Amino acid sequence: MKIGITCYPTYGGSGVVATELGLELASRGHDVHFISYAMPVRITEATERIRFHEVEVVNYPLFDHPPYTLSLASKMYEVATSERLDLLHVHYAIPHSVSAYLARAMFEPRRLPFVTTLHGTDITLVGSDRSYLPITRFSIEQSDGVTAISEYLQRVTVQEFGIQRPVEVIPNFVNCDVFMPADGACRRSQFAPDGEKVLAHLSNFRPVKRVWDVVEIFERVRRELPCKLLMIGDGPDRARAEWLVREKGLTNDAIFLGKQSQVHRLLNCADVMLLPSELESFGLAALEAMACGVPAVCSNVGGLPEVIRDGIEGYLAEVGDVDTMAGRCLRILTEPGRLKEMGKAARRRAGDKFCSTKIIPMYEDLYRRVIERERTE
Ligand code: GMT
Repeated sequence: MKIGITCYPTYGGSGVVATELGLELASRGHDVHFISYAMPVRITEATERIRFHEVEVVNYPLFDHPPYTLSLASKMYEVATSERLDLLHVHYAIPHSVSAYLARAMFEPRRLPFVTTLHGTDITLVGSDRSYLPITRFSIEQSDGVTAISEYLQRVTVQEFGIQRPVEVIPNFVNCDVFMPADGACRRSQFAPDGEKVLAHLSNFRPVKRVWDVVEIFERVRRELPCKLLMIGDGPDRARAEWLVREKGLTNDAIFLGKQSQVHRLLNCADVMLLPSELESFGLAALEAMACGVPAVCSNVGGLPEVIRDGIEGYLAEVGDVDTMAGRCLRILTEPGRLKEMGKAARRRAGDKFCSTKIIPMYEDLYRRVIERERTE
């Protein structure tokens, strides 16, 4: 198949999922065309089966805000025509599914079906802003296929958005041959020279991630146990987290690594992943850690309980309950055998439920159904 993929190319989880999906599809023989304003972060180069088409947004003094939605729709139409795309797959509804809707309309009488994958904040935060709601609902309803990354998100989309059409759950995934426990993938001594335990956090440092709670949890754990904290990623709340670290005198033990391309290596240095978010529709960072054999301590919200079972692959606690989360970390790190046992369970769950080898065929099946339906209608 020839598939056009649109996503936010930055470090957000939806961009990561879209990019990994494109890479996996290409490795299975499909032609993938990324259509976005920048090359997605995890794509290092174009290959025979992976192409990138940049959306250039023309500005003009009259425009207060450059019309990206329209530039994207035009580019989608252009690429679909020149590359004879079979379908478009957009990640994150706003504004991508609106652009795809326009491109499909421009394409008529030929057919250009589009699939929308909902990731979370496009529904839970941005989409429920009253000003965005009608257009988001419309473009979801108009999609030829709609998927949500967890049962939680499917429920919210149907109930709170009042979506009438079917929303299929296709969970997020990891490449279990890349994200795996691997001796030597990460040199622990560079972060923990005296054999300290290592806690990690990986996100885009947005308010929803509650990075200040990560610091609070770490401070409590460190009171009881020599340990280090790896803060992986970057975003608006990084400065706040760094300030808190300084205030608490943790500068020598909390290491801010910024954006990283070899996340799977770094995760091999971690003992516990912290994800105390306000909300997660899925929690890709937790899954990536689990695939590397690292248990996660997370908030009991959204889709996280679908990924981690409390007490088996990690622990879940109420949002903001940093005392409980710190206690759970200590339990993992100090009770004999628990770290090893939970790490194994985490890897097993990632392998059983969320490996790309299991999930990519679900997308391929959906694409085929959508294309087939278009042909027979
Ligand atoms: O809000 C974010 O953290 C970014 C957002 C995104 O689209 O990049 O993340 C959402 O999608 C990820 C990938 O599917 C999920 O793993 C995250 O749980 C989800 N974030 C939220 O629901 C807050």
